[in-house]
Amino acid sequence: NKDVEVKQLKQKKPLVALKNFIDYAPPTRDFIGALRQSYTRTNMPALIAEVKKASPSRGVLREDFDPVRIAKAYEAGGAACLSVLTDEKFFQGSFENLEAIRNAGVQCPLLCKEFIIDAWQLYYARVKGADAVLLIAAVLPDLDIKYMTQICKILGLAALVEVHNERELDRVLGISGVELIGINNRNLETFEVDISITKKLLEGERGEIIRQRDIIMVGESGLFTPQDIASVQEAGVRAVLVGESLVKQDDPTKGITE
Ligand code: IGP
Repeated sequence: NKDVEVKQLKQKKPLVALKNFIDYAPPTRDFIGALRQSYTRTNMPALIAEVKKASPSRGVLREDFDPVRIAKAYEAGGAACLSVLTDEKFFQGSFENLEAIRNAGVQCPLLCKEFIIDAWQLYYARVKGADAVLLIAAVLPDLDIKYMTQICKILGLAALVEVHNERELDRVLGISGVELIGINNRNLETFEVDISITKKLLEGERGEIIRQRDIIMVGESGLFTPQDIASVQEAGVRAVLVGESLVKQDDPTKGITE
């Protein structure tokens, strides 16, 4: 019985129970592969389009928010992958939205946007249809990032490790097995956005290490115009994560095809 097992997941019952539960979940799709393919084909940063109803800094982004409709519009508009907010408290998201998008037959791989602090959440995301999860360096010690990255590999999930500054990026570059790193241009304390942060973090030796290891960098937050995209591409990202500017379009595909 699924509900009982979800309850066990939440109570952190032994991993055996969790692993059994994974058998019910559909196979994962290749999130990183989809980004690489899109970048290689278009020579433009691959788009991760975000399904987001509200945010702490901007409030409700659209009143007629329909997650499945938006997800389908993103897919039709050429997004390589989607990001779905599942956090309820700050973003008015839900795991029901993630599941609904997955069950609606959307083919783009899905990133589960949740504040992950415990390994059981990786299993839960996997069961709810995620192909990738977000690990935020600001809230996770190095050992947790390493351990969770390994669990993700076993579960077939991609891990997008998010950083905000040089110190966090250096920490993450010190952890083996990280293949996908996001630079969040939004300061988590002040909510201020400065897209030149992406450039600053990718300059010099760090950029060199990232290229050598073929790590895919994702530019996140505050991207609105073609110039914004060009500037983070110039800085070295191969993917971008865009929420607000797309969600707010009358036709959520417009911002992509422009
Ligand atoms: C999207 P924007 O400015 O395009 O709506 O940003 C995305 O980067 C942002 O929602 C985000 C986020 C996060 C949300 C980035 N990292 C971590 C919640 C948690």
